Amino acid sequence: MTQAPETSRNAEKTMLRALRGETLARPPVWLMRQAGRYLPEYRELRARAEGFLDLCYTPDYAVEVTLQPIRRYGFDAAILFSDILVVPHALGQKVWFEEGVGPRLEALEEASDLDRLDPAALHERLAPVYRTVARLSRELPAETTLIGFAGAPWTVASYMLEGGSSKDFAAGKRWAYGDPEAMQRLIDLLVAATGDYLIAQIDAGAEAVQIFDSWAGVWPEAQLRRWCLEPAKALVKRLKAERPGVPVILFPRGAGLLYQTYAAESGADALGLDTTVPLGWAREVLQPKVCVQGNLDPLALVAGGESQRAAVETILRELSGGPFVFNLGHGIVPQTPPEHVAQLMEQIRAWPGAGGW
Ligand code: 1CP
Repeated sequence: MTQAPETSRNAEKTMLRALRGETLARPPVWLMRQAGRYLPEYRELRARAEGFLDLCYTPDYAVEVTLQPIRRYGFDAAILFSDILVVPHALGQKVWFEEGVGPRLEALEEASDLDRLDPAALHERLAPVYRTVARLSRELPAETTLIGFAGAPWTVASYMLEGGSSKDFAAGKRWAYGDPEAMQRLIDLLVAATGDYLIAQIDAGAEAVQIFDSWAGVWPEAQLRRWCLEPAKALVKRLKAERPGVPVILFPRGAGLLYQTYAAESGADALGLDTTVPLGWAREVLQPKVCVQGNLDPLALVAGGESQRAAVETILRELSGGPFVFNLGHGIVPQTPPEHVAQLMEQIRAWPGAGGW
């Protein structure tokens, strides 16, 4: 493959053009969790790996898994295959994945447990992830944008404090309300480590980064501002100062009306919209300020058929008049039939089509 100079190649990628604020006739598309258990080729490779973290830390595996959905569907962007929990792992916390349960961590129980987290070995422990990014940036098709990612400080902290997934976030809330100084220490530590991690991914070849705040929606306004928005602002500010020109996508899932505050104050180039964000409101209030990405209900993609087609059409009509990246409102679920993703791609490729506007 002959390669044009880096800058002119980047300038042509539709994903980067949309993130920089261009309105495109046919929006770029990728799907959160596009690599994963709904794909038989992922399940096959997953069965060969020692465990989920082995998949994340073995570049041969992680590169292959990242490329699987690109080969199958030709998405406009590939997202590095890893997990948000490699950061606590690299800080020295015990992290493991239990079959049928999900992520498990040795929970931080009191403020003094924070002393055990050690950022000194971060880059050494995450070096395999950087090697994966570097290989992907060489192996991906020239038109495909490589997205690096990390969890947002609060979302990652929630797993560190609960010891895994949670329904009520009781431990995180106990820290935030009962000992806000300790919570602030943890969040500040994660802002620094996450910034270091994203910058290293950019230096290895990531062309855009997404910060997943999947659990932003559990807070009242004041706490959402303190534990989600402020850390996001600090991260974006540092990325913009140290790696200007690299677009940043924030996904503050469940932020509701505060999406407007994110659009006004966060400094992000794009906002990932969850499934509940009304499309007309996003078009009128958010899109004049930022590129929007989203927000098909992942369960509509499980159902397929006419309800899927109609939901996709509505999103395209409402949002493709401004800067827009088609995506889901949350990650693809394992029971998604792969052929429904193929139908989604056909429909988006045909847009705006003869009957379009
Ligand atoms: O058994 C398996 O194969 C593991 C399933 C799995 C996969 C495929 C996990 C465990 N993580 C991943 C990959 C992953 N996780 C990616 C890969 C890139 C892609 O999108 O294709 C990404 C971006 C993530 C990010 C992630 N991990 C988030 C944020 C996004 C979201 O979905 O909200 C979160 C919250 C996690 C934690 C996590 N890791 C794995 C699971 C099952 C979970 C969620 C558990 C929970 O609901 O609390």
